[in-house]
Amino acid sequence: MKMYKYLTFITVLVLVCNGSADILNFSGGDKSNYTFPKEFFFGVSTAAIQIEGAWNEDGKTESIWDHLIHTNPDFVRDRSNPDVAADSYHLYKRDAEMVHELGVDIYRFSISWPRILPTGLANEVNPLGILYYKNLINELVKYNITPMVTIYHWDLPQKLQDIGGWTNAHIVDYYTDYANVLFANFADKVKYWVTFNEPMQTCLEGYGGTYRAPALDRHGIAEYLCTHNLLKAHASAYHLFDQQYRPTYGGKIGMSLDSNWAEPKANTSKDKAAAELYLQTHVGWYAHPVYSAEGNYPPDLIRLVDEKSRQQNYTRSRLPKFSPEEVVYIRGTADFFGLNHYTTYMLSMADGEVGKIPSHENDIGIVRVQDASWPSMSSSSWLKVVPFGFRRLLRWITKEYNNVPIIVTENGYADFSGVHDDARVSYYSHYLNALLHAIHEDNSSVIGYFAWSLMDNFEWDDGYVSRFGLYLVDFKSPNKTRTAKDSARLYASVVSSRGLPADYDPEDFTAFSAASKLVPTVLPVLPLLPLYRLIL
Ligand code: PNW
Repeated sequence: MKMYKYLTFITVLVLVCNGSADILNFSGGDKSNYTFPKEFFFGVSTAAIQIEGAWNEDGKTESIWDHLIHTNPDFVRDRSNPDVAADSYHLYKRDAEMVHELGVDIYRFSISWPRILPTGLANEVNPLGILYYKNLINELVKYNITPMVTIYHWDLPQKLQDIGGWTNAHIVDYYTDYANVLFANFADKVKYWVTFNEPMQTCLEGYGGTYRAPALDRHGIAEYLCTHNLLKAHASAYHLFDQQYRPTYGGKIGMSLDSNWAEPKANTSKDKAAAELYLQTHVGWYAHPVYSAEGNYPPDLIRLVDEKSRQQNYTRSRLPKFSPEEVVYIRGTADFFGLNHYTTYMLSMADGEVGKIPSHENDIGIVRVQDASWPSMSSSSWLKVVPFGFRRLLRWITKEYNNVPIIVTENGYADFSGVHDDARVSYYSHYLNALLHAIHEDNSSVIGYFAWSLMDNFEWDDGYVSRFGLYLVDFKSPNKTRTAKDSARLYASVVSSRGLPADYDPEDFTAFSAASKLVPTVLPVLPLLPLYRLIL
């Protein structure tokens, strides 16, 4: 234990030497006896393609992820695919049982568009697709678990991609028809709807880049077209639900946006502006049109893309514009702000051009990095453990979007497997501690929290290498055996006690810094020890 304390001290020293003195304390707050408010709800999240398998069973057709991986197996780190995944298409009863074991109130899962509409269009509704989700919903209701449905979690029917996908303006109608089928079949029992999961991943990384399907790489153009159509589709589904289904069935509808926290790299006004610009032009790209009082894209984004487009000799801005009627049509179309949060970055202004030309990155002109010494050890290289970032982000969203009720629809940690997952236990403890402080000390308007994920699953380009589950899935076993990890027990105890375990220590980050990994990093700074004392 002493050795660990020493290493923690040394880690702090490394941070100071790296110039990050203002973020010495990673934790989201001190030890406290705060508890989660009475009405606060807990849940777990999954997504169809990451768990279901049965990729071509009972009438389902290819999604853009099936297609990308079938045609380019090298896209995935372990050359695996989601054809079978955790086989939840057949094992949904066990899934519901696991949600029940955790004692949570809500299960968030997504519906596969190509399973419901094999042509992508509503001319043909697949009865076996409807039946699968009806069965799952009934199983949840049996345990008194509220179902939350994500309408779109990245798996567009390939048949729609063939005609332009999210860059085709007609997708607004196609998506609305699809949402209508879901509302008509499931709104009697589904009380929470998420129109889109992380649209920035779809548009910026999938259309502007190659990191997500369809890996189009039409940077500078396609990410803006995709976003434009997607926001209209969101608003259209909201209005449909609000006018035609809510009066009969009740229920809430919103969107889930992914956001990192942005910390200024140095304590300068320039870096502070860069961090704010990051938030405005990333999460704000999607949030400002829906959640701000004035609506429309964030002014900074409009200014920067218009300016660059002019310099680059385009006839018109690469950023399409909403008409005043569209601004009003999109503004206010959400009952809650779904937030998916995992990690934090440090921001500074770019020195000259950055990224590909043209691209969103180049248009904005900022640089983001992570401090190599931030706790991690995760199988996902980007996942640094910075709980205070979660707390600061919740405060920023609460203020920026006028106290909108926030539901954290995803938060979690990835490792390489194992049921004794100390790092995940530690991650959840620290982030839930930050959340408690956000609620009680910052008045952040958070009303619910979901852990990502219920079980290990197909982690996109990381395949089955990166595990996010509270339950371990033995992907080699014929029946995809699911076993509770230590983190499942931790989460269940938080849910039932509505607070953190008595032995939780907000200063303890040792689970993320195995001594063997840390020592080579810290040894070179040891001679600087007297200097550190001097500074203090
Ligand atoms: C989310 N980031 O993606 C997705 O919604 C899940 O499907 C996924 O499995 C999970 O998180 C873990 O990766 C992310 O920018 C998108 O830090 C973006 C980020 C993180 C996760």
